[in-house]
Amino acid sequence: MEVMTRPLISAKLRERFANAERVVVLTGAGVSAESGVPTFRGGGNSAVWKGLPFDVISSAGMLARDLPVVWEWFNYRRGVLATLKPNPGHEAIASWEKQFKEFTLVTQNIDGLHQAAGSRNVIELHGSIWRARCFECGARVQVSELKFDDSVPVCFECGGHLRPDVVLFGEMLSPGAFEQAAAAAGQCELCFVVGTSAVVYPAASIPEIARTGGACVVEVNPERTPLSDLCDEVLTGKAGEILPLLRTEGSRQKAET
Ligand code: BV8
Repeated sequence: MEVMTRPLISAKLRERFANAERVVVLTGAGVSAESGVPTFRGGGNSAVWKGLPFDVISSAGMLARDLPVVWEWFNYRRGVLATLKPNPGHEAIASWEKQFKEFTLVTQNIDGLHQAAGSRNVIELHGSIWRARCFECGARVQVSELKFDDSVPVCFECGGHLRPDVVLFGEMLSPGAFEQAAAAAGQCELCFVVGTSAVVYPAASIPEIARTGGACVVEVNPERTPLSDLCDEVLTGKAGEILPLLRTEGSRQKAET
């Protein structure tokens, strides 16, 4: 008996993808999972560092209480990330950048793998693990330029203490990042939500804004999330396996020649 398998990518979605002009992609830790980056499971109470839950060690409170341990935590993660490469999920998204009239990539990830895959205009909602910022003068510096002779690096400009240039729990997002993402979401026709458990706000409100703006919202995730019921299409599976299946005619030709 012939088992009818529903094509993963519906003809309707292929049609929309081929004709869309304004596209937004929101990514979370799941898009980097196939690169070997551990996911967080919703930033919730899973112990991650020295028995501390993720949203405690990565919080404004911890930064105020113990800056050296926060640097230890990010130095450890940077060590893990330094050996990892982007995967076909990152590469597919990077290839989409030039195919749409308006393409906006919004990521919650601080790992820089989208840029490593060739994505240029990435809105890093939660900052980057590869940058540091001065408490006093706000100067930003690439971590690669820092010497960690003692546990907390200092600012070349003013000698103030530096902190990881990431948004910690309880901290506001850097000015403009969310607004830019929300504006693009409010005007897009197609919004992909890739590899996020959609529990951390305000990032998780981006697809909601797109939906309210009339966009078709598509989730790519091996598991259902609080967002799934809001989506027009749910593509159940891994980003690195599903996203390369979506490419417009142009890329198809380019890919085939
Ligand atoms: C703020 C950087 C104003 C640091 C991060 C409204 C309601 C409730 C709470 C709040 C609210 N508004 C604000 C809050 C508080 C808080 C929050 O949202 N808490 C949560 C826990 C409920 N938000 C904040 O604090 C934000 N700031 O609101 O400021 C303010 C100020 C003062 C007081 C109040 C408010 C700042 C949030 C940013 C925190 N920084 N990261 C660091 O990395 O250390 S968040 C961090 O965790 C990530 O960036 C990401 O956002 C989140 C992790 O979520 P995901 O990326 O989705 O990853 P997760 O592991 O959870 O899920 C992975 C998914 O991928 C899974 O679904 C899995 O099935 C899937 N998957 C796995 N493999 C694959 C896959 N998918 C595809 N392919 C695969 N192969």
